[in-house]
Amino acid sequence: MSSPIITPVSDPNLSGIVRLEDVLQQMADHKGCGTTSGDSGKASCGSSAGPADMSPETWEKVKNHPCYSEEAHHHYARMHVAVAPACNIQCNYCNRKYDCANESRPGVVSEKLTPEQAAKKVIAVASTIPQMTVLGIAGPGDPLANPEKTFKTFELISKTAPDIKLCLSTNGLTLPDHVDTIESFNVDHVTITINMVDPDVGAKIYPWIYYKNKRYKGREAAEILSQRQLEGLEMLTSRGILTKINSVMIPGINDQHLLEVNRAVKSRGAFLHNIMPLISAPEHGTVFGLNGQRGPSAQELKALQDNCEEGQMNMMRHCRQCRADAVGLLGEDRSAEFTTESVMAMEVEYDLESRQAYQAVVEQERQAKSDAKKAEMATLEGAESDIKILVAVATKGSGRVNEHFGHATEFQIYEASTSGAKFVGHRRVDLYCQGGYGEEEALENSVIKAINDCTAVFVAKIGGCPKAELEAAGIDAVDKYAFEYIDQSVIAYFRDYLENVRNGSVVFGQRGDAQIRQGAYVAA
Ligand code: CLF
Ligand code: SF4
Repeated sequence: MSSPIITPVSDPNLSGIVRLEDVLQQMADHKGCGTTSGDSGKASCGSSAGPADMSPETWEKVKNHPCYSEEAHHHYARMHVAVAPACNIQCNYCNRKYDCANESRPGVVSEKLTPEQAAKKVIAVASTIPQMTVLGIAGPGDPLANPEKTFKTFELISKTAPDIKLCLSTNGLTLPDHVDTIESFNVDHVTITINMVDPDVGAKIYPWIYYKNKRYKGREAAEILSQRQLEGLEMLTSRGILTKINSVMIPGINDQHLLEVNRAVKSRGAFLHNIMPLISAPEHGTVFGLNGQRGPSAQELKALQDNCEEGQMNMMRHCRQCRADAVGLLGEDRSAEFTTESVMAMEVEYDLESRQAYQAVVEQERQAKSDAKKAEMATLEGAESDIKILVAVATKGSGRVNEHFGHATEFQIYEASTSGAKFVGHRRVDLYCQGGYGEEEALENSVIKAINDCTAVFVAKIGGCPKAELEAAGIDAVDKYAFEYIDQSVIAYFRDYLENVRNGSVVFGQRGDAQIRQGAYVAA
């Protein structure tokens, strides 16, 4: 195993402007010292606490992490830096031409960076996007198969941008070797991709692993991988490091088995479970893509997530399977604004005070949204019904209905019931509006198929033609909540819907299934 190159900053309560060049100079002057594991002072997060029942210390860690808090993902952004090219295992849903499919969907390739380039990019992005609160390393291979680059990057960033949370995603094979280092860098958030706890299932997902200078295949490979993943998980949670589990749902291979995985990770203290759909198409050139392995439908995915949630596990449903150089809010991709060439040409400084001032405004907006939701919920008080409906929402962030129908590249999906509004997923779609024209094919083959299980779609604006076609497909296109808060609007719509069902002007019926997009997403 490798040790960190330089002592990390344990709690650098820096303020004002920090220059990356100064940090690099300090590091160049430093003659090396060992790992300082130290006492992190972190509290144990428990296994499945929600925001309402977690300790204030844990909430402090998750409240502005867009992946660990669904509510935060409307307001706060993350960025990834692609510093980790190598991998030590092979997954049947991965083609090394693309990013690590444990965190990314196939079809996009990231520009690889050195740790110094990555650190400069982080500061450039943080200066442009003050609500960027988390830096994750998620590929394009496995971060812990590239430990020097990964930890050097963390070291640089913890010194120049001390308020940015550090995050890591790994396949777990070498995780137990690096837990001390992870802790010493104050990395509070680690994701492990665990697709199985049964090596017979694992043998269908992983053809080989490379471990301690030896290649293992089949069941033996899966057995070693599983044992290392669970050992790493236990080590992390025993130190209070919030650990999220990603699992790829592969129908016919591990879909039923993921309930057992869910129980296994919950009992070992995982904080959150993120079950993602397999994204698989022949053009991705993966084993699964080439042999026709399908991904789950929207209803299959939701049913499994609901089942796991019934077992009292926190489920993540807002994952966008983002690329290894993703930048921005989940669901938007601003990576093209920050190419290596443009970032290297920038004069960047890290202004912590401006970032904090901006984030204070975000918190005010968050509070106003929460108050509005509570007030709307009060109007549902005493309502009794088993009816649940899904609503698709076009949004570009801030928790508001603020995107035009034709400009939406994804819809957020909310379940409305007498319990309120609950985020249950998202669907990527082809753009309907192409250069000022409505694209009929996109409407029929992409948007309607993606939100076919929804009763309504909320938009900031929509034209007469798509509105009529959506209505013909049984989907109510609603623009009366334009620029309002999403949760409040979903609750208000549901209250009126229930009333209409009661007075007979609307007949409630179950909607059909919907499709999860399999192709690569191309940002508009
Ligand atoms: Fe990145 Fe992953 Fe950290 Fe988030 S992503 S390393 S935990 S900061 Fe988030 Fe992206 Fe899903 Fe990952 S939406 S793919 S879960
Ligand atoms: Fe690909 Fe990631 Fe699996 Fe490695 S861990 S084979 S990069 S999907």
